[in-house]
Amino acid sequence: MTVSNTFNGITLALSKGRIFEETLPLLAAAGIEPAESPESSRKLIIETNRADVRLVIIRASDTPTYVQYGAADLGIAGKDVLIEHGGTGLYQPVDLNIAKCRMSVAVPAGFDYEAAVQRGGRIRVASKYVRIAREHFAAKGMHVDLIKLYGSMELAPLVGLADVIVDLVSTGGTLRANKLQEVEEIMQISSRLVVNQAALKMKRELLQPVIEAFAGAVKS
Ligand code: PRT
Ligand code: MG
Repeated sequence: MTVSNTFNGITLALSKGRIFEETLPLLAAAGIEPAESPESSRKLIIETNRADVRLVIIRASDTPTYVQYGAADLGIAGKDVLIEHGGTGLYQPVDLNIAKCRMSVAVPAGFDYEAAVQRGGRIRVASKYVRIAREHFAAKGMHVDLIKLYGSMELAPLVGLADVIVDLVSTGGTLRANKLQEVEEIMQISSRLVVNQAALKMKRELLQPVIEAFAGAVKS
């Protein structure tokens, strides 16, 4: 299903925060300058210096959905979000190498993760990333009880809700502040450009130069 989107130009879906910050130089490389900052503005649709390009500001985890249905022609989303979404209907032409972090297993100080793995008993895993967590433990042949949370995963082992968590780590500061230890890295994470497959055919003259400018501006 594709929604009707009356805007004739291209609509780019972005989330506030770290993705937006790191996307500004990529937008500049494509000759796109937002008319205002989503951090200070409450507007959800932001015009740019180009009449044929607008931005829509959404929750990071909603980006694949907007692009899948064609409400946005393209967007930028973390690999974590893309895996959890499943990626249906999305073309993922460029790894932008921004908003980098890793998906890891972390445990409270004193929890012997290796022993728990060896024992093979059930462990309780709290995560927002249930698909990634399920696949990771299945690949290790471990039986786990998954507890879906929407945020503050670090709290779960501290109050006995779970034995371990699966969460994103960048500096490690959040884990340290909560006396948790990273015991296993599941995968490296970065954000990708995602494009609606139908839009890529219908609006190729508009989209292709933007995709190429983004690809050319990626830092290795
Ligand atoms: O916050 P909201 O619910 O709106 O959505 P979100 O958390 O998905 O969005 P946002 O903007 O926080 O993250 C957008 C994307 O940035 C994610 O999908 C990741 O791909 C990427 N990213 C990169 C991160 C981090 N680094 C990161 N450190 N996303 C989240 N974190 C969190 C992590 O979950 C943990 O709570 O930061 C904390 C750990 O950071 P350190 O530096 O203390 O280790
Ligand atoms: Mg967040």
